[in-house]
Amino acid sequence: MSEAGSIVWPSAQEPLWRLEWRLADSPDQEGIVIRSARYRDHQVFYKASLPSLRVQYDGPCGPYKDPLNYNNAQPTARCPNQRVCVYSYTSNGFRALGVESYHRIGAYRLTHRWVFWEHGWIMPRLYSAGLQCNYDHRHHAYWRFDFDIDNAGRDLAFEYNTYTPDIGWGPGWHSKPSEITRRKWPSSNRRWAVMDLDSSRGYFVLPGPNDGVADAFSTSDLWVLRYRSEEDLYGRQGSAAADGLSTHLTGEDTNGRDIVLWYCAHLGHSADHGGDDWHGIGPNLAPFGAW
Ligand SMILES: [Cu+2]
Repeated sequence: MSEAGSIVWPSAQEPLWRLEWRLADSPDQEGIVIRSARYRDHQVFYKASLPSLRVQYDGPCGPYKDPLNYNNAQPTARCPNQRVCVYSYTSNGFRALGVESYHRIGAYRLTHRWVFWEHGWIMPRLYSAGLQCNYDHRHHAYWRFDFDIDNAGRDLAFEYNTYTPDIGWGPGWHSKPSEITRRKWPSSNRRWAVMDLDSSRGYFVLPGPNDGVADAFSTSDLWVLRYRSEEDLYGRQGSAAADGLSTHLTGEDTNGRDIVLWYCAHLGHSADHGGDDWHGIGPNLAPFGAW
């Protein structure tokens, strides 16, 4: 079983966002998949998903890889007849579209949410509560953003650091013309972006305030990869012990290509906060250029 739908939001008369969503069942494990997302009639994503969620405990439990799929999703009070809940709301005067699912895996309660704002921001989020074991642990959520800004190809990834001079992309920015992994570096305000070289439209990838930094178990925060269809494994890549992404890092050219960014957020959860403590992670994706 699965659930799927397509959305023109907020209305056909005012189609700010057009997208398709799907929550597939096992063996897929990538949460709610967003496909063919367009903002103001310009393509943003070919596909966006959450293909890996790994947990590492300080005590004698795990590690685990928690599959987010239809099988362990449950209806909620907001949407009692569906496992994927689509809703609109207004916050700080701006309208937003929410697409979310609620999952139970062992003792964990997990909410996977996509928020699409009328001003173009996208907020992927993962919220977690519950203790599988009474030890401190870290949840590592890996989002896969298959950007196709103004369609596939001609995209290039960038990184910002306060210490980088203006080398042609604006103060602080340099390009990533081949496959690479990166770590967050809060002291230089490190952030990333993807831009279409023809239209100069793009999206920033801004680490969230609770997203943490890579550690010895989950060793990277960002991957810039060239799109290869065979590298989309619907969440079946890697294992509890390893993310499995290094096999995709083969030094391919990403300079003006069809590229994929993976982003990892790391959520520390201390056992003394108990099982009812909800906490959330996720980056903010913000448009730039003339949309
Ligand atoms: Cu936890």
